[in-house]
Amino acid sequence: VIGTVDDLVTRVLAGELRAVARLCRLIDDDHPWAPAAVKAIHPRCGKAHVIGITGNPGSGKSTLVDQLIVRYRARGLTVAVVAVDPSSPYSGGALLGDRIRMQQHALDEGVFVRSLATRGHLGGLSRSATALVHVFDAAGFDVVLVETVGVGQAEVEIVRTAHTSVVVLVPGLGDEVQVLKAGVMEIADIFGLNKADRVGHDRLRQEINALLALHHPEPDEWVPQMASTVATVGTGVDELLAAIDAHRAYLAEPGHERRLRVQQQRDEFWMLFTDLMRRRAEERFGGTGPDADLLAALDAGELDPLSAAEQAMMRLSGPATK
Ligand SMILES: Nc1nc2c(ncn2[C@@H]2O[C@H](COP(=O)(O)OP(=O)(O)O)[C@@H](O)[C@H]2O)c(=O)[nH]1
Ligand SMILES: [Mg+2]
Repeated sequence: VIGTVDDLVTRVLAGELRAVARLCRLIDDDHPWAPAAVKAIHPRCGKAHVIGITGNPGSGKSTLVDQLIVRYRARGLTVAVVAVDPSSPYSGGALLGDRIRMQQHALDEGVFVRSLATRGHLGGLSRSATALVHVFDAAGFDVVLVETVGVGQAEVEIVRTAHTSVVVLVPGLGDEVQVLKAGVMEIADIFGLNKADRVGHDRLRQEINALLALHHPEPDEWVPQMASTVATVGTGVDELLAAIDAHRAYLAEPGHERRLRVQQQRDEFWMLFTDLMRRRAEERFGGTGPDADLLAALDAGELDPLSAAEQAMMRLSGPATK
């Protein structure tokens, strides 16, 4: 029995998987203990290598994650997975076995998978995903893999919390350029060109090559790399892992890690601040909130959206009007 937040935190920091699972559930449920615990574990965060795996549904992210897990485990490292793409279950037999075993056993079992339901508003998703990454980091997992579908603001926010972002592309979708325009290019440290067994892979590789050639990195800047993979059979996964290792080595050079951390903490601050503002605003202006008249005026056409937003900001900085 876990009686207090302090007790829960102590056990999470000791790597007790039952406590880790409990805290994950509390975060999912928006339990009042969750913020206290997330704050308390912060000093112990920053050791794990957090790797984002982003790409369209069906591009093979989960299959790649399975492959990476096997390789990290072979190195004796522990791995946690935060899956923000609940549509594709992890089918790898070995992984499933690990999941079942690790419910009863110590951290040595080495793999922990947590799926995140896409419910609530978008800020809630980024907040929960980021909190889960911190929990696994603090609990002592060596590697945290974050699988997300690379569309939308929340997704990009989540990927930004990773140290290393792998963007998974596949041939034949015809929308490669579109995906890249959507801002994925800026977040990609590594392009995983998956389904290299498919027609169109060579063309995709050429397209990405051409895109990378347009990019002129600063002297000290990371140069995005690419790796061709067939995730289903593991071809090229060692090369992908080598690129991930190279990026990690780059981060380990003086100044790089600190620069990333400062920037990520800023990103996280703005994400959390926006989320808190939104939640407070929903309490005030939502259905039965004390300032529900504002949105009622908007609905009735008495206020335009910009005026309503400005008035909402003014009201938020003062006391409730009712
Ligand atoms: N031909 C081929 N199929 C693949 C490859 N990688 C994954 N798949 C298949 O693509 C489908 C989607 O894979 P999944 O990992 O669930 O994609 P996710 O939605 O991005 O997580 C599955 O049927 C996989 O077996 C690959 O390299 N080549
Ligand atoms: Mg998946």
